Amino acid sequence: SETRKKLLKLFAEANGEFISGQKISDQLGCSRTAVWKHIEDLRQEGFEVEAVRRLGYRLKSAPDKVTGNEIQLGLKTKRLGWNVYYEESVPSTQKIAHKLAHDGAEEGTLVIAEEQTAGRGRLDRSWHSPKGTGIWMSLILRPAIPPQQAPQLTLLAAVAVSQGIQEVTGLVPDIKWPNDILLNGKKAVGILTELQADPDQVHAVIVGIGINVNQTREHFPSELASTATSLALEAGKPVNRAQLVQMILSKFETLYDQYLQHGFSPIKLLWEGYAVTIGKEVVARTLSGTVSGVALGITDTGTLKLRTKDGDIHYIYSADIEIKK
Ligand code: BTX
Repeated sequence: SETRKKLLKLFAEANGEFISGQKISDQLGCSRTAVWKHIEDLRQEGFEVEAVRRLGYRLKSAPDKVTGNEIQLGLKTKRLGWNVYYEESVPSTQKIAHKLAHDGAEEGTLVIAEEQTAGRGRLDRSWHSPKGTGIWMSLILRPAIPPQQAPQLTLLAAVAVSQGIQEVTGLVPDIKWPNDILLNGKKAVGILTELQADPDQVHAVIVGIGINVNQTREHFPSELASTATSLALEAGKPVNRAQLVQMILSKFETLYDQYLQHGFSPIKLLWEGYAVTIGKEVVARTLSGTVSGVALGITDTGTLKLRTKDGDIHYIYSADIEIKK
């Protein structure tokens, strides 16, 4: 609710200091009893709120969850992440986001869960999403762009996530075209962009982002043991998920505003700064066959441009890329 958001904002601004009950009730425009009720709700969710007579309330700690309350405590965005749909366990946040988007959910709506039991990658592959360890979220956007341009948003999302990870952990990620984010050559993030669109107009873009945050080696099933990693494994320390979500949403909003105003070129430059694919010998496996060659770069629409041994130029719209050493 609006009141809850205001309360979280007050606590964020107070920075762990006391706020008087009177001040809270003035700012929220509700009674002292109503304030107490909101505080109780936060406690139910695992927030530690200290109450001291005459001093008021103080937020001591937030639980390590990714609920709407935690994401909004200190969130700096204008439109992204202010409408959060949170669940402990869902089959896939992507599926829920599709339904919400279809029912008219506003731009910036975020679906997030502690666990996915049927997380999806591209081409109906599965995405391993164990409980409480990662960020499994889907963001609803409503850009006024033709559907052909939507792949650019996958690249934009990859830049936003990379910037967020870099800011919060200090790790510098590599982006592998189109949608993988790697740390030391292993996959830490997957991005899945899906559309609700007519042939000439996008109604909604659902950006699904899966980030391995606090998994230990034991969390990964054997088939992912050599290819996947988590931020905690690479940084050598646990990472606060709610804080990372906030940072990614901030970066995302800045990039998205730039994109809507100036188009893809500023995003393309940033993307190229993180890209490992460019200039390398790669094998691109597409649904219609396999092409090998040197990745020359991406076009203004986000398509991968590849030159084969014979000097032929291929444009790759969608593929799995293997980088040759
Ligand atoms: P992708 O098709 O590029 O990658 C899927 C492949 O990645 C799998 O076949 C498997 O080999 C590998 N993989 C599976 N799980 C993991 C993992 N946790 N870490 C590293 N590698 C893994 C990438 O698709 C897009 C993934 C998007 C996931 C988000 S989570 C929130 C949203 N909801 C949902 O169901 N999907 C998206």
